[in-house]
Amino acid sequence: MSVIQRASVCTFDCPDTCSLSVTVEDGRITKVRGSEAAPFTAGVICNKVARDMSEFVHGPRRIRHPLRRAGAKGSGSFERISWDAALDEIHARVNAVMDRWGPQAVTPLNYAGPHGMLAGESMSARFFYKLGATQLYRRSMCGGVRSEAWAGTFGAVPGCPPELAADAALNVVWGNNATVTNLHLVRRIRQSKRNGGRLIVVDPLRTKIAEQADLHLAPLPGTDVLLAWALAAELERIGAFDQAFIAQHVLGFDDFMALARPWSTARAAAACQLQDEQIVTCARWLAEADPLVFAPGNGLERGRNGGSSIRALIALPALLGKLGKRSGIVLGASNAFPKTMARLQRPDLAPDGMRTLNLLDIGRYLANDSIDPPLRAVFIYNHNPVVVHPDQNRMRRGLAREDVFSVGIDVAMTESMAYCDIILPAATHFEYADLYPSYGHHWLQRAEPVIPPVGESLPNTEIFRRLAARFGFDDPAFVASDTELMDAAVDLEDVRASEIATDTALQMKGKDGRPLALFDNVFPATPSGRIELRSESLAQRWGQTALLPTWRVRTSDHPLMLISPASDRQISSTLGFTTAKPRLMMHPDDAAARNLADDADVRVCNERGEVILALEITDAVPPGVVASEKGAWLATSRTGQTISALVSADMRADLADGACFNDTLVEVTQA
Ligand SMILES: Nc1nc2c(c(=O)[nH]1)N[C@H]1C(S)=C(S)[C@@H](COP(=O)(O)OP(=O)(O)OC[C@H]3O[C@@H](n4cnc5c(=O)[nH]c(N)nc54)[C@H](O)[C@@H]3O)O[C@H]1N2
Ligand SMILES: Nc1nc2c(c(=O)[nH]1)N[C@H]1C(S)=C(S)[C@@H](COP(=O)(O)OP(=O)(O)OC[C@H]3O[C@@H](n4cnc5c(=O)[nH]c(N)nc54)[C@H](O)[C@@H]3O)O[C@H]1N2
Ligand code: SF4
Ligand SMILES: [Mo]
Repeated sequence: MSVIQRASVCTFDCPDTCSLSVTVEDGRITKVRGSEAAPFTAGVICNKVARDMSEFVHGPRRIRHPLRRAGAKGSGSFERISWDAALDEIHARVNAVMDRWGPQAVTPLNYAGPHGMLAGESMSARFFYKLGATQLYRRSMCGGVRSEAWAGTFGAVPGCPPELAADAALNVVWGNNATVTNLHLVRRIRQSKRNGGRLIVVDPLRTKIAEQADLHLAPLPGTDVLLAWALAAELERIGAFDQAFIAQHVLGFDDFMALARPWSTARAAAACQLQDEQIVTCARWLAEADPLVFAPGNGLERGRNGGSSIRALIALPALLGKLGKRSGIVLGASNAFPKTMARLQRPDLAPDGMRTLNLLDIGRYLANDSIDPPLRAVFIYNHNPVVVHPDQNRMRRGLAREDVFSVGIDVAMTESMAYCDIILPAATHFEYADLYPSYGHHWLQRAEPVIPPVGESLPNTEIFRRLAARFGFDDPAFVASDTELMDAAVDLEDVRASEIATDTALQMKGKDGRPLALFDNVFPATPSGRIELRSESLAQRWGQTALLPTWRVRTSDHPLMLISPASDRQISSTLGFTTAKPRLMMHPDDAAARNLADDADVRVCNERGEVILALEITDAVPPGVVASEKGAWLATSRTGQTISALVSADMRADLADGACFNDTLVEVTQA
């Protein structure tokens, strides 16, 4: 038996981007552990990756060869075909669509499965540009709100490295289920706590990290902007502001404070369902803390006030002047990497006048034909739209249409693949080379394949190379090798990307040779060069109401707010192998008012859908709020719908046209 150890990197949509050590026995992956290559992740990985990689790569859900649909859409009935037959059929069907409707009737439908730059979006982008297909604005699905809020306020720069959390006197984890979603940050926070540092968690849920907090504030979802304003007002009242820093570096102080001052701690406490005393204590600890580190997650971006909430909370360290070598905000890590996206993706290959649609609107356009030309051919890759999109039922209606031709490219037979006419088998990240920046730390990594592609699968890059050849695209851009793509992906000073050693990670550094940190060796890159609490650029992009943080009240006929945090067993829907029924967390008062018993099956519904979940009565959620993890597969549900069916796809956050997963109102009854 041959047993070898190979270096790799975790590709999943997770801020940690861990370095891995993979055990391969007779060509099969049998074990995955953390490696020391990336000092930030240093030998530690999450349970789900340690447990599931063998099944992800070699398990029964793995797609091993091209398939053609042999039953109704969604039924999952397929027959094996050859690569040639698959490419021929795609070519013929897509050409027929383009002859009738033009190339914009073709659209990619992709998101964030693999986070390597090549598999993520490289040759695929070139292909769709050249085709003249519809382009997608994708940041609305996740992260766009937070990064717009960040870039509008500080510019597209990195904040502080997450390593700073280890030495913080106070860490503030806000809307961030870090134990589950950002475990290496938590390791740094524990280090700080061992040295006497404090931890504040702001989250409607009593998450694991909230249980470890010295102070846990559980505001109602969507009210964080009020909490942040009240904190700003209270900090001003107790004289905690750094006036010199503000005068030199902050733009829009007066406008911001005019919004904040009316929110006394008492008024905000009532609106946020908090206690006055908690806000006062929080402000005092912020004032005392040095160094201070903020780590805002994605949870609070997913609502109508998401952008405003993030802008208001990241203003606090600025008003305190606590940014620099030791204090900062753990955001903007993607900006640490010198990516050269135009070289990698080649938008210059596109014809003039292509249209761009918001990813969140694709379900509507597919279902209702409410756009001209309509969408008649879709390529689903790196994405599981049926499970993850808001308004799931509408997305399914769209993908179920017989007159829409769909191509699916995935590693796993997902419930979205089941809607496709042709499926192409994708290689996993253990089967191709790729380059890995991170969105949670500043270390760049490269990986080589650890095993050859399983079955007839191919890397995304090669699949799109073959598609391009079949469509007759003869530009040299379409024969670029993976090595050439890698070298086109980033612009590094000392080394070619394709030559980065696989057993080390490359730290992104400032000109002074030290780690990048805002107000140490990086400065705001806003139009004014200052921290813009008032942002003309955000107003230009997202409308005049985005000039300053604003507060929009929720209105609905339904009494309970449903939020959907990340699960510790899977990454969005990836690795969701279990068919166990997901749970709905509900406060005892709400359960009593509805006569619901623990562990009972309950019906969660609104005008868009209905889901049956198992009830968990717990005071880990506040009254008025219910929670159920994102990413459950349809097969877990008796109604064939999951909580994404309850989420509006038309409601948008105040920045980035962002999805409002956590702004969902529902009623819950006995099933
Ligand atoms: N294990 C695991 N890890 C993951 C993922 C996964 O599915 N599983 N997903 C990955 C992806 S795609 C992402 S985007 C990140 C996201 O990771 P996080 O940033 O942790 O985001 P969420 O889990 O969406 O929500 C975080 C917390 O926000 C809280 N929250 C919800 N609404 C509000 C609000 O209005 N205000 C406040 N203050 N808090 C609120 C939720 O209760 C939750 O505990 O994690 C990545 N990592
Ligand atoms: N209800 C609810 N829904 C949500 C959210 C929520 O808060 N609530 N949050 C949302 C968030 S934060 C996000 S980021 C989105 C995530 O939405 P998606 O990006 O669609 O995430 P996944 O469900 O993980 O699907 C990724 C797919 O990529 C595939 N894949 C992995 N590696 C490769 C590869 O190398 N090649 C190919 N071709 N495929 C590969 C996986 O097998 C998987 O099927 O979901 C959103 N959905
Ligand atoms: S999912 Fe996240 S924590 Fe788990 S191994 Fe991958 S990068 Fe690390
Ligand atoms: Mo996400």
